[in-house]
Amino acid sequence: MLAQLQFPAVMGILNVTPDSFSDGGKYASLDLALEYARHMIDEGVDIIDIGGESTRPGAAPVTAAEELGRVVPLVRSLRQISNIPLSIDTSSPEVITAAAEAGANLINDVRALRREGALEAAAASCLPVCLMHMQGNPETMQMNPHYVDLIEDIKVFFEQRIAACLSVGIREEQLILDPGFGFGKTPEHNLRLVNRLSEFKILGRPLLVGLSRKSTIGKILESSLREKKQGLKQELLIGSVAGALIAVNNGASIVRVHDVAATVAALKVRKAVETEKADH
Ligand code: 7PJ
Repeated sequence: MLAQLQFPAVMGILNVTPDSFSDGGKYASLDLALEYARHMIDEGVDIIDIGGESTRPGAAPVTAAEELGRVVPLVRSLRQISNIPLSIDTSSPEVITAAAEAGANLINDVRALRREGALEAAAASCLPVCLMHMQGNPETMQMNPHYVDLIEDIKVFFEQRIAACLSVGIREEQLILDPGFGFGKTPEHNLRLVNRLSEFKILGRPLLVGLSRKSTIGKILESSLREKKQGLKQELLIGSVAGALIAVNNGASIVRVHDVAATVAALKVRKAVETEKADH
């Protein structure tokens, strides 16, 4: 799947949790989720990321059974209407195995396959894996994020997780790395990660970045939102698209976003400018 993808690629978020980050769980039922997936395909999405566990700060854990019930029927149904690459945002070995059987194309794990049995399930699935960095766990990660050296600490984490993957037979070519914006990071940490993203390229793998509608973007825009009394959603969309564009310019291969059409448009403009550079 990875070899077929054109970079930069847009990963559209499809949350199927009752309390998801930004869509209020609107797509909790199968039909609505399918309709929304079709909508993202029309907008030009490259990968759809299906999530059945909320990892928002402080979110309550879900059982594998709940997650399976949310994710697997959707993968199966989507597979019948489209061959769009499907990514599964999960840490659960049971979900990895069942989603792979149902036709998923990528495992996206915010815990980087650290849950018991996850490495083995991912290896058995033969699917590519996105390894995301998170300090702590979703219940406590925003309490007091601390690093000796932010970039170096995350690099060491990636090296350890890559080694763990290789030890169970997952090939390096199957891996994607994600610094995990907002997962055990202050707003300053998040901004530094955007600036220094290209330093992770030394690890030789494509980088995935998810800034979309995260609280750091909201915090940057807070004062202007108050002054103008404008709709939060529109400003967050524009801020998120700007973030995605900067991330791509700084080395991201895949951007994980809520607002597919706007991100696709921004990346088209970027591509036109880049093409002119290559032509002359
Ligand atoms: C991310 C994710 C991210 C990857 C979430 C949200 C929170 N997976 N899943 N990277 N964030 N790979 O969408 O705000 O940043 S859930």
